[in-house]
This record gives sequence, structure tokens and C-alpha cells, in this order.
Amino acid sequence: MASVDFKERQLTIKLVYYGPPLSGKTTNLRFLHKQVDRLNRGRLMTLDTKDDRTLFFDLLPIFFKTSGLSFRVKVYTVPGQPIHEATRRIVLQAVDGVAFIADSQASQQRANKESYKNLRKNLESLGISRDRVPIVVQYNKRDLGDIIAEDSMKPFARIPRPEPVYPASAIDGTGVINTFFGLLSHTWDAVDRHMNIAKGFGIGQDAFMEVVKKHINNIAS
Ligand SMILES: Nc1nc2c(ncn2[C@@H]2O[C@H](COP(=O)(O)OP(=O)(O)OP(=O)(O)O)[C@@H](O)[C@H]2O)c(=O)[nH]1
Ligand SMILES: [Mg+2]
Repeated sequence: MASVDFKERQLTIKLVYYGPPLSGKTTNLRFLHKQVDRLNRGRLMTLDTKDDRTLFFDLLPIFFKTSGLSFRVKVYTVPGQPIHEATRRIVLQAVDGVAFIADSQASQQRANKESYKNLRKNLESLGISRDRVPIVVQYNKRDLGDIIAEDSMKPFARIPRPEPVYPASAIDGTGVINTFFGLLSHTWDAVDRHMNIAKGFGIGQDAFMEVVKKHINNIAS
């Protein structure tokens, strides 16, 4: 749940990158980190095994200031490997928006579906209503050979709202920033529906996203 302090004019939003093993969650975060202006980002924290598998989680803190409002976005990735189920649930706690990083390779479609099902189950077990948390979907690894067609890049669920789908190739950054901007704007709307932040802070989604876009370079998207 977003932390909102109207008196101190502070807002903290938590985003989580979820998805099957090796779909490119950490690669998304590494690219995003490089594109955020130095003064607006904290250290990228990653904890990998020696073969680069996420062991616990990655975290990238980003912060902005506008018209007296300080806001902070904490971006996490979960570890995709099945054995890290307990960690995924911990990282998902109090999430405000999810980017589901699917793998475009034809061979990985079953893994995508299983991971999405796992996400839904974990949100439910945490008592997080799907209506409160938007899930945007990225189909990553579009640069590879044996991938599903563009028109098969479907959202994984239709209720309660259709979920936006973004093609990407995180390895060179294509689509990474578009996915992040899409996720953040949908998350602002969802938090606003529940906590009236636009009214409370006197700033709308457009103005919020404008500040974010000023400090994040979208060149490779
Ligand atoms: N060809 C290609 N490879 C990619 C792309 N994105 C990530 N990879 C590669 O896929 C492998 C896994 O990427 P990670 O970002 O570590 O995947 P992850 O989802 O964080 O994996 P876990 O933390 O184990 O769940 C690495 O070798 C990446 O270089 C992409 O867009 N295209
Ligand atoms: Mg990872």
C-alpha cells in the first residue's frame, strides 16, 4: 500500500517486477537504473548467485520533487526460480503496481502462464485485491528467433481491466522505459482511486508523469 502523507507532502509507491525464471526482470532494472538521472536515483541493490540468478531481490530507489511534493518510487524484482516462493511473497507485500515480465520465446509460454498464476495466488494470499493493483505485461526478448507473434502477445487476464502489453528487448533497453512509464501511470491512477492523491496533493497524473519523464531518458525505447 502506498505510503501517503498529505501534511508532509510525501508519497512512496512500491512497484514489483514479477515473472518466470530468466525472463529478464533484473535486466530491466539494470537498464532503468542507467537511464535515471544521477540525482534522482539511489544505488541499485542486487543480490545474485555467481551465475546471475536473483537470490533474494533487486531494489532500485528513485526519487523526485515537484511543487513541494516529494515522491519516491521503490522498484523491486522477485527471484523467478520456483524454490524462492517464500521470498516472492515477502517482496510482494504492500505492492502498488506490478510489471509482469513474460518471455517471448515459444518454449516459455507455459512458464509465463504458471508464473502469472503464481502471482495471482500470492496477491490473493496477501489479501491484495486485483482491483487495487494494476499489472502491466511486458513480452521481453523480442530480439530472439523462436518467439511468439506480435498478435499473440496477449494479456494474461481480462478482469477487472484489460492490461497493457509492451514488447521489449531489455538486453538493449528497447521497451524498458515504455513499460516503466506505463506501469507508473497506471499505478498512480490505482492509488488515486483509493487514496485521492490527486486531490490531496493538488497534482494530477499528467503533471506527475511529466516530472518523472524529465528525469528518465527514454532514448532506447
Ligand atoms: N536475447 C535476450 N536476452 C535477454 C533479454 N533480457 C534478458 N536476457 C538474458 O536472459 C538472462 C536472464 O536475465 P535476468 O535479467 O537475469 O533474468 P531474471 O528474470 O532476473 O532471472 P531470475 O532472477 O533468475 O528470475 C540473462 O542472460 C540476460 O542477459 C533480452 O531482451 N534478449
Ligand atoms: Mg533476477
